[in-house]
Amino acid sequence: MSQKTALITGITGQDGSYLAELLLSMNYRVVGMVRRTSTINFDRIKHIQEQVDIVQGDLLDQSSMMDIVREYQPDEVYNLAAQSFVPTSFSQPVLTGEFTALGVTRILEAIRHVKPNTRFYQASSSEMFGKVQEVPQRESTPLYPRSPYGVAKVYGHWITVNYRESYDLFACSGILFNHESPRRGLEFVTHKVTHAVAKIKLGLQKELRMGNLDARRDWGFAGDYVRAMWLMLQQDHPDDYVIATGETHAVSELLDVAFSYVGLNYQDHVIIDPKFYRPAEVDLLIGDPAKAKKALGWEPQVSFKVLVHMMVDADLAELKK
Ligand code: NAP
Ligand code: G4F
Repeated sequence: MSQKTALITGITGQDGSYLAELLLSMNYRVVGMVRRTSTINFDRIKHIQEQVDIVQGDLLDQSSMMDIVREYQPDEVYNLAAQSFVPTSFSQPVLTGEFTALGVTRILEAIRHVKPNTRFYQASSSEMFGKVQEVPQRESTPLYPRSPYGVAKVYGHWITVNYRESYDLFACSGILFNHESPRRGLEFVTHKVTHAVAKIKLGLQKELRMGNLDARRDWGFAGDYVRAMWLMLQQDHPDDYVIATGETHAVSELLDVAFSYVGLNYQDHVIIDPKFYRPAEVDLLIGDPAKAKKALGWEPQVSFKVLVHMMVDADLAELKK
């Protein structure tokens, strides 16, 4: 069989790095789109950089997307690039809409005009469920986003469905619940906590300032979730799937699991700081991955506790270097 080519937008991000590793292990030619920066920011992909074709492009720039699709003729496109941090979407709502919402249309337009048989994956999010209308959340649950990020993802989700129905594109939307790893950005709550735990354990930090400890999330491991993205594009028909563990945990449980792993009590170190509260909160997320299990044969492999311990271990090892 001839070698397949996959284009990944957002290859320098958490998911992009795991997906690139997975596709390389299956003998894909991997093309990674990166935006121009004044300093290179390839930390998460430095171990595979030699095996990947890096190309400059930006979700804000239509012609760069067209040129990349024309030049590389990808069989599959994974659109992972986005402004992905919810608090930043409140402070930069217009930019978030440009990247996270309209960026999806730009890449779909490039595919439609240049190579319409390309298979397309859109990184949709459980943030679209926001103020949840059903528990657990599944593909048919009505959307009620609670942040400019969530609103932008709803646009990205529906434009993907619309291009599938209007132009017969093989376009899938993966509605992924929170997924984490040692490569997670440090501002997200899991990595903020595990990094602080490691620093406190090593005597490098004393306290940890946090926001809402009652929020609940369905947290899985990013390495498991990129497998689901690939599986969606291997099916006979394009469709949308919820990818989740089916378990929910409060931020306070995350603190408890992480601090107690190194023999500490989180209540001795955590201080609530209203600065980390959001203008509108998503209180409870818990996904029902039944459709993905049945149709894709996908199952998460890493439990919540193993995930948190993995992240604390990685932070301890990194800080001891
Ligand atoms: P991430 O670590 O924040 O990575 C985002 C990527 O997007 C980075 O490579 C970033 O490049 C790139 N990017 C941002 N703006 C861009 C632009 N204008 N043009 C080109 N590239 C741009 O995010 P992640 O956790 O890997 O998530 C991947 C995708 O899944 C995102 O779309 C996110 O919204 C979505 N998602 C994530 C989760 C989750 O829990 N992780 C759940 C549901 C959905 P730089 O390195 O240059 O910043
Ligand atoms: O880790 P978070 O910042 O992730 P959030 O907002 O759930 O978004 C992540 O998951 C989405 C999928 O549902 C993705 F689409 C999105 O791109 C991103 O990857 O916050 C999780 C929860 C929130 O309820 C927040 O209020 O943790 C709460 N929290 C409490 N204290 C905190 C903090 N979050 C952060 N980042 N920092 C805190 O100090």
